Amino acid sequence: MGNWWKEGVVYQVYPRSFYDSNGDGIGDLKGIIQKLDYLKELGVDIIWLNPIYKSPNADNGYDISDYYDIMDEFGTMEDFENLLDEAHKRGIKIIMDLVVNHSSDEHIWFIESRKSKDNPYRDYYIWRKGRGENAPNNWTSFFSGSAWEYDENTDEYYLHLFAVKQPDLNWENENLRKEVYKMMKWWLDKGIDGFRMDVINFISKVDGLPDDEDNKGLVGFKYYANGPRVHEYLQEMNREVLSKYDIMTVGETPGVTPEIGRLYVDNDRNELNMIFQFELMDIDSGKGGKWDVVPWKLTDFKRIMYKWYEGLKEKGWNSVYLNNHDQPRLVSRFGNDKEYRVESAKLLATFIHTWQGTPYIYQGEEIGMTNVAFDSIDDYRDIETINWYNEMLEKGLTPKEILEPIYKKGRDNARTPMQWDDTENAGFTKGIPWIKVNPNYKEINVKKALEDKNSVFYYYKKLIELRKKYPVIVYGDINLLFEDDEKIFAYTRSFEGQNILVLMNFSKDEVEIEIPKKLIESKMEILIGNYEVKDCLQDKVIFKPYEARVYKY
Ligand code: TEU
Ligand code: CA
Repeated sequence: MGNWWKEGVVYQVYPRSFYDSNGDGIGDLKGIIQKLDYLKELGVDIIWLNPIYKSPNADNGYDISDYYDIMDEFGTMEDFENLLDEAHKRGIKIIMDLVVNHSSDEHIWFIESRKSKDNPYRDYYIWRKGRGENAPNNWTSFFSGSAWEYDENTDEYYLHLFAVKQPDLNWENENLRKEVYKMMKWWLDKGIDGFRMDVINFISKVDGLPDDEDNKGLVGFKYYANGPRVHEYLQEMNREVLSKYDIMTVGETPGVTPEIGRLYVDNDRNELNMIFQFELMDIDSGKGGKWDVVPWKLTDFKRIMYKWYEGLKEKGWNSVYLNNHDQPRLVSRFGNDKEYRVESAKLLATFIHTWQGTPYIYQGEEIGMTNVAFDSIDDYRDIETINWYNEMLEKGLTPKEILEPIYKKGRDNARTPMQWDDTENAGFTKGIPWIKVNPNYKEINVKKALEDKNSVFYYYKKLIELRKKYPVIVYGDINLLFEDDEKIFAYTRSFEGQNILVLMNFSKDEVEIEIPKKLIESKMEILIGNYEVKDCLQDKVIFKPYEARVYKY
């Protein structure tokens, strides 16, 4: 099976916010087809589509009511088949989002399951008797409140790690597992090129579903993250499905370390190709979790990424991402979206596209789109944000106090419509957008980017071209330089006699970088820089704020 998923660049499309072709204010599949030439121009190889299956959209498609049909708002199965065909014509692969830790409560399986305790589908979900008036255990949901919902009809509770409308599927049930594998094959036989697997390391829960004694933050996490049978299930999935196709798989696995992560991606274990680790995404989360925003340090950023590089370099492969549909925009979180938006967007892209691992671009990051700050909670759409807002209101916090962390870490930061041009609603829709467009769209949009040769877009395009031209960028070993420095992030990559040097100033100050002698002596050729670079390398170089350079030697 090919290594195309190691050498390729992935572009994540959040269809709801990408492009609306029929004026109903919601992005759709026909809209994506109309923008495939844009993605071809950028040079990406693989599109990861967030869920497009039938869904009541309690959690924007992560609550699936029919795995074999397309969500009404996004179009028809024929539209999907056209999208897949048009993408393949352009040499672009498509991977789908597999959401099988839970379904929608409107899925026929759950409708049947809740009918009676002896219904054939009862055991497709996780039902337990309460403890008197209380839930079966003290676990809490990612979206606030208990992880259990009482169902009067059969006087039992069902487990939902996420929304009430997202009941967890019971992977202990072999029939359920067989249904999942059958559905996966149905999509793979249509010609899709793989799956991103939603919280796939949550599918095995600890027997007995015990109370979590340290009940702070997300209660119960350690009793379902990386559970007792998760590798058994994934090896079965690989045997029954994945091994039969030349595809790519990437598991979303909150709560993994490199040691645990390797168990999912070690090629000899026949499970997955890649995973998304969350250690970097938790770098600015304090003890109170994601909403307890704390400053992050570059030395921690470097330590985490290098630890993951070392952890997987022999027996696995890394994914490299700095944002997605659940995370704030990378230029606002890790860069400087005020005075140095363009420079810091290019700096961060330099890291993502010169580190070892498959790079993931989230829609809009290639034009430097930023976080948003709506005045009122009424402008927000994300269930995680709204539930948390209401929970905090009940605790007596003021709207202003609650909106502050939402501005920094809310998922809607990533879900405002893609900014195509400076016409109304950024050219995303002719109708009323399902969520407001970021007001900065007149300044930040694709049309403007394509007209400016120094735009973030062309910098991403150049980085992608370099990856295709120099195998050292894909496969090169990493040697960290200045690792204790809080402003400079620098390393070399080496592979079969090819070498590159990456120098990045992650600060808003000018810094002087002393280049190691041996690097000066070899004839350096600059490959890319986010400022005009006059000189080649002397032994001491002043780097401007957020300046990045990549040299070949
Ligand atoms: O996210 C899983 C997950 O861990 C999220 O709770 C994420 O860490 C958190 O939202 C960060 O704020 C996946 C999907 O990516 C997410 O969109 C879904 O809401 C969730 O699973 C349930 O399907
Ligand atoms: Ca539409």
